[in-house]
Amino acid sequence: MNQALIRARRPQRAGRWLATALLAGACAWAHAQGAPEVVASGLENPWAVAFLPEGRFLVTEKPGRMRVISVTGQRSEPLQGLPAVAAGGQGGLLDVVVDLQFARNRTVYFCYSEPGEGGANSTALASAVLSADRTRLESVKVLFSQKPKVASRAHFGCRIVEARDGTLFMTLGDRYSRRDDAQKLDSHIGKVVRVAKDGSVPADNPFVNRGGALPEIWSYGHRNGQGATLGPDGRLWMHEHGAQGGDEINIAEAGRNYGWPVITHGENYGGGRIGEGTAKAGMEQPLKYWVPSIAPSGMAFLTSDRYGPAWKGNLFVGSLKFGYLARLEIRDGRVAAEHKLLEDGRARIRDVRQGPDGLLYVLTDAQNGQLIRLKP
Ligand SMILES: [Ca+2]
Repeated sequence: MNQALIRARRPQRAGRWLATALLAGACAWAHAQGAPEVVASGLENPWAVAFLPEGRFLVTEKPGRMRVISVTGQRSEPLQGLPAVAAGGQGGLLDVVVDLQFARNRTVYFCYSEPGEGGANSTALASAVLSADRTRLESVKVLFSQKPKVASRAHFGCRIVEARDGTLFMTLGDRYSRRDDAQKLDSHIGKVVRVAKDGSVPADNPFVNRGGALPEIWSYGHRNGQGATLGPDGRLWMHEHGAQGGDEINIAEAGRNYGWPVITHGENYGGGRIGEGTAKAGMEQPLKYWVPSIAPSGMAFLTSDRYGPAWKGNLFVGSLKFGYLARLEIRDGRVAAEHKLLEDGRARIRDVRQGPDGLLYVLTDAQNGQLIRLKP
């Protein structure tokens, strides 16, 4: 290249440098978006957050408490009226959601590890009416109880999602020790179930007319789903923990088999193949899988405009293991890109939800757990 040409290109280079600098500045500014703002602290292993119409929050703590958090972050005394909870290991009081008509009926749904005989337990779903003064749960009714009960402290699943038709989905884990049952339709182990708000079985559930199958089952072959949300498409988006590697995102469709433990992209802890490989006819492939595992918990679509167009429609997933919040770009129903938020926090992310204000809220899983709001 001759000198004249180099000189001629210099202004262009300077222009490029300026563009790069401006872009870097814009990135630094953009970095402030999603910065954490602590709403409340001092929560013991909080598991789920829901939003009350007056701007307060409902939070579960895994040891077996539910509290109201005020707009200024004050924790209430534990609400009265909870049923007995088998707290220990991964079990305890887990998810809570408010009815879409809460402003009218004050109804909440929650799930927990329900104690049985001889140290056995399983995941149960209950409804209750939150008292007008927000101090107690009334008219508590168990809507569903996973069968069989197993003496295990692991893999309770337990995310609740209200579908557009008013039915309730719940994820159920394989109890760690019963993974082969995830393929069996005569058990609730390793399933997603769907029930009506009165606990009855919807007539259009996929296995209601199949002999030997439990009618609450919606989908099967799941390992342990600790994140689920209704997609903008009205379908049930969920993720599940793999073993060593192989955490997955799926859209759980009626009657479908998600493969565990016959197919998986993970392996046994310490190595060793599980099942038959990574794919099989009649079994669904995940939309995305993580190797190594991030240990996902919590899941939410951002539908608001509060964080600008780049984030709108993104799917957010917490990582327990690496302590970050995954921001996933969804294109054509697929996960097109993954970005990481809250990476410097080094806190296990247990839940993520979009509030009625359109902002994202996150719970950190710790002895001194926090409710955090992401800056728009
Ligand atoms: Ca699978």
